Amino acid sequence: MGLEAWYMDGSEEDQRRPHRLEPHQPVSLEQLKELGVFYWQLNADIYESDQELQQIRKDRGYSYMDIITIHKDTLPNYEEKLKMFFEEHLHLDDEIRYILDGQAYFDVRDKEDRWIRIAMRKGDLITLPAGIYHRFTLDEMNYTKAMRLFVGEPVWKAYNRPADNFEIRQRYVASMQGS
Ligand code: KMT
Ligand code: NI
Repeated sequence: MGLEAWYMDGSEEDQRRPHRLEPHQPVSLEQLKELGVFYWQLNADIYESDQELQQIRKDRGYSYMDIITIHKDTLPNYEEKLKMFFEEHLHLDDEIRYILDGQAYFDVRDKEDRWIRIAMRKGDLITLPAGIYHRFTLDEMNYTKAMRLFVGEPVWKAYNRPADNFEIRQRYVASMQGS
């Protein structure tokens, strides 16, 4: 059980396909941790009353939450937003997402700038650290419903790469050097 992640091939075609390297090169939770990426598995069927989720929110100060349903019939400006989500970018704050239904991919860069694809399924909660380069895509199911969590008021601004001179980027890179 748990999360599946792997190194991506270099192909530019259809972002919704898995793009596993040949031969397959899996990435462990331990490797993700070293990049500052953290993961929990929860019971998404009970998210409205889940004490475990409440505890995580309390411990980490995730006071804000909303729910986004990413599907062509539910998301205004669907195509445009998906295109934006797949542009390599960073944020000034952590990106915290909990998949309530459907599935999707988060891609993150490792220390050598290689793409790691993280397959997110129902019940997966992930945090991407501020300053990490990443992107998001639906997979071939073309549907996900995700809780977006935030410490305090949400800031949705994304800075597309290159953003190497940003203080948050430099702090992130420095924090990776020790590990
Ligand atoms: C982001 O910043 O990459 C996103 O918000 C992705 C979509 S939320 C499931
Ligand atoms: Ni993002």
